[in-house]
Amino acid sequence: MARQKRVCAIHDISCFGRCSLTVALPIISAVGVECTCLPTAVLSTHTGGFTGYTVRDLTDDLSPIAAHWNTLGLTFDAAYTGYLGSFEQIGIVSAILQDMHTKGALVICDPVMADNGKLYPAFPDNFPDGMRSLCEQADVILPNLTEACLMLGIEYKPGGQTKEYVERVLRELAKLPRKTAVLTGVSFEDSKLGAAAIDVATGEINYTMTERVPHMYHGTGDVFASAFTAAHVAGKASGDALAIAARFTADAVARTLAAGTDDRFGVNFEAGLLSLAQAAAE
Ligand code: PXL
Repeated sequence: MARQKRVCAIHDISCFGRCSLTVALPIISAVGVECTCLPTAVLSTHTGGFTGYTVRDLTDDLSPIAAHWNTLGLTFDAAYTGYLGSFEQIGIVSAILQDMHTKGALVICDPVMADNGKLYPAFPDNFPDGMRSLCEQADVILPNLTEACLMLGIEYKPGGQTKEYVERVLRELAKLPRKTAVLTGVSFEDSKLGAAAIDVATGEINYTMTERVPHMYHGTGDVFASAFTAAHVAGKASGDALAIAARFTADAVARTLAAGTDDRFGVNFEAGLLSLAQAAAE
């Protein structure tokens, strides 16, 4: 049997609400890839729509955890970053990524910080500059349109996107990572939603669209990026991994809409894990 792959997932744990590590860990594990967790913070819930949540910042723990792993000689096939607990963590995570990359890890950054044109409430105005520098260290980045616009200083235009606008954002985004920039939340018609990817080396752009469910659920960006990471590290080329991730996410959203779940509780991705494992293994 081939050597088992190992990913280091660097996100918070929102204990309730299906996002960040509570999504990344099961999704990466489902495809047979080992998922090591570097938690950036522990929250009772995510910050999207809940009030009164608890936050335990783990900024001071990140370097000691990574240093302990180094004494064990651990290496990673990929490092996958998402929600960070503070601005200060960007520099710390940057040093950890640099070390993992030197030892062979593919670096996948989802610059989680904003949606619908707005920064998440926990982050200062200079956060996009910090996330931009992290993306410049990555092989693959997966911002949504809001995050891309904030990092690039481009005007955010919601709804009715044109191909010209999306491709302008993508060409600017392609200046950040080493290999691939993926823009999520792309939509040219009301009935379809998906992602656009640009290959940094060739400038080639590809779209992956699925049917749009007319409802927004929390954590779908994390579900998509985790499924992409899982399928890609399991051996799928990035274009195939994007298609697998889009299908997995759209199915989870459709299932959740049918169940009438509270938007804040995240999506039922669990029922799709078997299909994800099969798609990644085909
Ligand atoms: O899904 C992104 C995310 C992750 N973690 C926390 C969040 C959010 C988005 O709001 O609040 C704590």
